[in-house]
Amino acid sequence: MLIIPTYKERDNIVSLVSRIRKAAAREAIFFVDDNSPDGTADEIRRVQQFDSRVRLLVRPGKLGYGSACRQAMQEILRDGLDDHIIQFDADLSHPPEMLPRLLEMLGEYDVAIGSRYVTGGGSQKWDFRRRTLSFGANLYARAFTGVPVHDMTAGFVGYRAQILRKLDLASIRSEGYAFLMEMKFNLHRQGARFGEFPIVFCEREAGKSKFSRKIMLEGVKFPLKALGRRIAG
Ligand SMILES: Nc1nc2c(ncn2[C@@H]2O[C@H](COP(=O)(O)OP(=O)(O)OP(=O)(O)O)[C@@H](O)[C@H]2O)c(=O)[nH]1
Ligand SMILES: [Mg+2]
Repeated sequence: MLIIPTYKERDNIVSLVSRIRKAAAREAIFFVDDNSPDGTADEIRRVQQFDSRVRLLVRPGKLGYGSACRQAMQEILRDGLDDHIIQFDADLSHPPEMLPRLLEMLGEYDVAIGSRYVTGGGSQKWDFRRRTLSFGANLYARAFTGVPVHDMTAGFVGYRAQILRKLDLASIRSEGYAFLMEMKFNLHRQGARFGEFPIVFCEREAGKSKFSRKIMLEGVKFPLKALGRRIAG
């Protein structure tokens, strides 16, 4: 089952679902919309009329990306809805065409990651500055957390339900990039085996980024916190 958090993504929904359906016809989709003022939830409800495998949870307000992923994970695990969970962004930055590859990899690994930083991966339409920043941030995150993953801030990630059950999801409080790193860090501590496959990350065409200073600071702080936890054992 795919988890797709949405905030003001109305113009991406139709092409998103149609590309997912071409790649993974039977994969269920769980949208978590934070009451987007642009009518994203109504657009998802329209899609639900002809696709019974689309589920929608609307929350009262903008509670954050990490919290949306967490809540959906908790519901899927609680109700035993699927044996695997995939995180996916609504802005088409992650190629839906790589879903079969991810599913295949979950046959072999506990966690499968669509990575920009393995051979064949990359980022489209990113300038030198953003590329360097992201690559450097990943080196820093990898060194401090000790997690053997090249793309620590990857948001296109598949997990076996079985490995997620080992985590105390309620204790994971971070939101943006930090959430993505904290998940990988905690899974590594539980002995998860990670597989990475290359993806070319594509800059969003419709809608606006929700990236903020607060999310960036949280992302800078997490590897330090992780190092502290490693030292403390
Ligand atoms: N439910 C929910 N979804 C969110 C929230 N913030 C972001 N999202 C969604 O999470 C996904 C990733 O957010 P983006 O805005 O693309 O953030 P980003 O990928 O860091 O930034 P860009 O790709 O540069 O725009 C998208 O599907 C967003 O719609 C939130 O507070 N609540
Ligand atoms: Mg994005």
